[in-house]
Amino acid sequence: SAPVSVPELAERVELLAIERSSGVNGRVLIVEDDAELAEHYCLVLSAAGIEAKSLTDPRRLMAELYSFQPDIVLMDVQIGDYSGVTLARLIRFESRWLSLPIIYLSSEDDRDDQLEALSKGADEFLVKPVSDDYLVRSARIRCYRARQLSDLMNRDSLTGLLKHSLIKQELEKELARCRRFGHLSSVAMIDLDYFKQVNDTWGHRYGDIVIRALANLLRNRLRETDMIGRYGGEEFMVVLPDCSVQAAADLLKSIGESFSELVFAVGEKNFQVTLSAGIAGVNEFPSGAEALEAADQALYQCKHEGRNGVAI
Ligand code: GH3
Ligand code: MG
Ligand code: MG
Ligand code: MG
Ligand code: MG
Repeated sequence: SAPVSVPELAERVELLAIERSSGVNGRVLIVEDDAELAEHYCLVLSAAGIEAKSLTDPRRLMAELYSFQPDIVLMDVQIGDYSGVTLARLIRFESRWLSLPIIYLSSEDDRDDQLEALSKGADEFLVKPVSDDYLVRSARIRCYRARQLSDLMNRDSLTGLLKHSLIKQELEKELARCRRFGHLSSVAMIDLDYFKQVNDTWGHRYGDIVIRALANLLRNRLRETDMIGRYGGEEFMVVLPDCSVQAAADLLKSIGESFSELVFAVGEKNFQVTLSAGIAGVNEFPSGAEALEAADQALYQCKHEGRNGVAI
């Protein structure tokens, strides 16, 4: 068979890793005023399993970033009256979009113009016309890299759950959504019981296994739309959209029971762990921080009443 070049081999290995990583191939926002071209890019990417959305009106850019949460942005250099360079600057004004890859689709290959755009926040250029195959393969690789980086920044490495600052932001956003759409949502604080003893008796390695087990249980039992964070060491925070306090308490009670039934084996010996949870209604407070405070107080009450339970 024909020899394979090193770059080709590298790309194959990369693509293999990407395919194994998950079923999701990424999410691409296309900012392009040529509606026909935008539609074409969307179709090509969608056919390759990449979620793609086009935006022809740049005034909706920031709103679209928030709602669509793309892994990368493919941007035309000139969108109607707007310069893509200006739009990149606008995106970079917000710290949460600092690491979002912005890739220009440009028919310009003037190096000075490209450098000017890079200095304003763009990351790279694809020179038009871009072949369908090249568009798909480069989008896939860039989405994968972007996800790796954002996971590193936003997710806790032991559990894969959202980090402290992120889950708190999600709570504030959920409060805003409650006000906008009028649904009731809940927030739960969960804390493992007597966890210091687990570490002291079985060692930190087993302590970590317990923390991971609870993270997996929460992922399995909660809804796709629920948000789960590792608030601190053995403390977890869950935001449950469109879920009343009573429904949340019933759910957490059931999850707590399942958790208490897990048997952790250390050689010939076994141990079990319980959890306590405090719940509060997000809508009942003027801020997410205050709702969280209430959930924390309920948790404290639960601990006070003997642990292994749920309090409102
Ligand atoms: P309570 O029922 O009142 O919550 O008692 P507790 O022992 O769980 O509470 P305490 O806050 O005294 O102890 C929490 C322990 O969790 C102490 C700390 O060593 C342990 N811990 C925190 N983060 C981790 C972690 O990432 N891995 C492991 N193995 N242990 C952790
Ligand atoms: Mg154009
Ligand atoms: Mg244009
Ligand atoms: Mg604790
Ligand atoms: Mg504890």
